[in-house]
Amino acid sequence: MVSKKKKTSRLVLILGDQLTPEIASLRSADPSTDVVIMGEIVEEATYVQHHKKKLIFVFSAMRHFAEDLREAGWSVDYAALDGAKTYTSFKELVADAVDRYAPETLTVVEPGEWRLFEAMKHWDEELDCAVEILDDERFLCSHDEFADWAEGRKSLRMEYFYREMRKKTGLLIEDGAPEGGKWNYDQENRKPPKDGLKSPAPPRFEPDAITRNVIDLVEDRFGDHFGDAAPFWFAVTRKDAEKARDRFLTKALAQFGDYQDAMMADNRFLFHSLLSMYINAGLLDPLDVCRRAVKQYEKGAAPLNAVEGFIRQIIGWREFVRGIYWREGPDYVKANFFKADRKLPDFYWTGETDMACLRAAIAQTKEEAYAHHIQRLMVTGTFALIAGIDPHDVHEWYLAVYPDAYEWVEAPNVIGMALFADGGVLGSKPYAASGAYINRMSNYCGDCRYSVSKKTEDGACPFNALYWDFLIRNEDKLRGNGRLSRVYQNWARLDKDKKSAYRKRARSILNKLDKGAATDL
Ligand code: FAD
Ligand code: DLZ
Ligand code: SF4
Repeated sequence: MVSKKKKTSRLVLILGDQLTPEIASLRSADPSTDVVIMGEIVEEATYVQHHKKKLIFVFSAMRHFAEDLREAGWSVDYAALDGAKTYTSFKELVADAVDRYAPETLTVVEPGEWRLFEAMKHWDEELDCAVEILDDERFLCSHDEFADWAEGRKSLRMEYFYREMRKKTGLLIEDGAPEGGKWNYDQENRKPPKDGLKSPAPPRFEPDAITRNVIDLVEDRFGDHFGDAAPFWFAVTRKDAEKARDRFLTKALAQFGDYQDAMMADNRFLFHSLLSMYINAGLLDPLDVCRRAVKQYEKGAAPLNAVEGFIRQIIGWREFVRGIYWREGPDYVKANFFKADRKLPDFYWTGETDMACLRAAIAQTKEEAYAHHIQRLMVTGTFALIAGIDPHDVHEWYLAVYPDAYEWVEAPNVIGMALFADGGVLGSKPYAASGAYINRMSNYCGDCRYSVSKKTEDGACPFNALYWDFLIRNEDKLRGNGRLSRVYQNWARLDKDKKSAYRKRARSILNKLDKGAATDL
């Protein structure tokens, strides 16, 4: 902590996911006169039980960024959780800094969560200096631009938004038209896994002295949090994040599309990039990553379905979910369209379940703080949806367990995409599925105590009965959804006994879940 010194004109607050040297707040300041403040904040570390690897990643990346700024000539006032003075909230951190530096202005880029944004809006009245909250220009689409795009549309669909982002960036656009003639090559991106499919291992970065200190701090202060701290292998600097990016672009991208939806018990990362935590923290620039991916296509090193699929996730989904989050407001995280109120099963924290798909997704989440999109959506997400788990509990779980999770991106994916708790703001229908989907796209079912081909007997895959039960439990809310009419017709064709066997089996599973059972559902 720096002691009181000459009056500075501007304090720049950098948050843990603003680790970008070109960020607007730093661009507006002058290293020769202004001071940067950063802090490891008790409330930020505990408002959900963040995975230990997430805490290590955020704190270590913050400490390394502070060092980089100092090397670039900035004065950085950094409050570490094991330092001389610690702070419960950002408000306490900035109030103390304002007291010591007497700045004219405190500058900060808008945070990524309503929780903090609402608090910041009052700082102007509460602090003895002007407060300037700048737009986060690291996104392609500003709040105003998203509002203009959304204005007057009956429903907001990612696909149309994405096309605008393609035109805006010029990525995979040839003479105003999409490369190859189609906007979206998703049809080609649904290959199931092949036995023995091998993929290049993600790079593992050895913790340096800064990271080792942070690991000790996290083990010591947050030892009761979910997840394994060791082995810690994430990049915590821009340089290493760039190495991770280049490894993905040269070794994995070419097959990213084909196996994007595949899940394998014996291959946790497949051809995914593992870049979300670096992009979201500001260590990598999303548009730059996409441009580099397109270069791989132009060089003939990666096919169109892979590159289009990859950039769609970033310039499409990532920007779209952010737009939805800020448009929907702070109450979005309380949405509960189905009025689901079942408590999150303990096995989401322990991984102790004999459903092999959930066990695998949760075990890798616990050990690596990683699960790819389809594991998050169609395993932990779909189970929570069809078992009627309280969306707010599910939201807090996802926010805690992944190092890429900040509310602006996590909440729309969980509340909107996985749980349809927003009633269709983000997606057009719930991603409900029976065990057949998981069986088609993974090799989990072979090793499962339950049988995916059994429907209603004891020992049948729990997804099978819960799927139908979910649809029938919520028929009043879903019946009018045209995209589900075939599904309801299929239900109508089942005979009465079969229908009641499904409902009975589902009731039995749900009763056991309510009693805390994790096995023998
Ligand atoms: P890849 O599969 O390699 O994808 C490339 C990049 O595209 C990612 O790095 C990410 O930046 C972006 N991306 C892909 N899908 C999405 C998406 N749906 N929304 C936003 N960006 C996307 N992503 C987060 O960044 N933070 C979250 O908290 C988060 N929570 C999720 C919760 C649920 C229930 C679901 C279904 C998805 C969630 N996602 C979240 C999206 C996606 O699962 C992760 O971005 C992805 O798994 C990260 O791994 P990766 O970097 O290997 O991604
Ligand atoms: C996620 C996180 C955590 C765990 N800790 C801190 C912290 O101590 N200090 C900090 O500046 N940022 C942290 N972050 C990131 C913030 O939670 C994030 O910037 C806000 O939620 C807004 O997106
Ligand atoms: Fe999951 Fe059902 Fe397959 Fe078991 S049988 S792994 S519970 S989908």
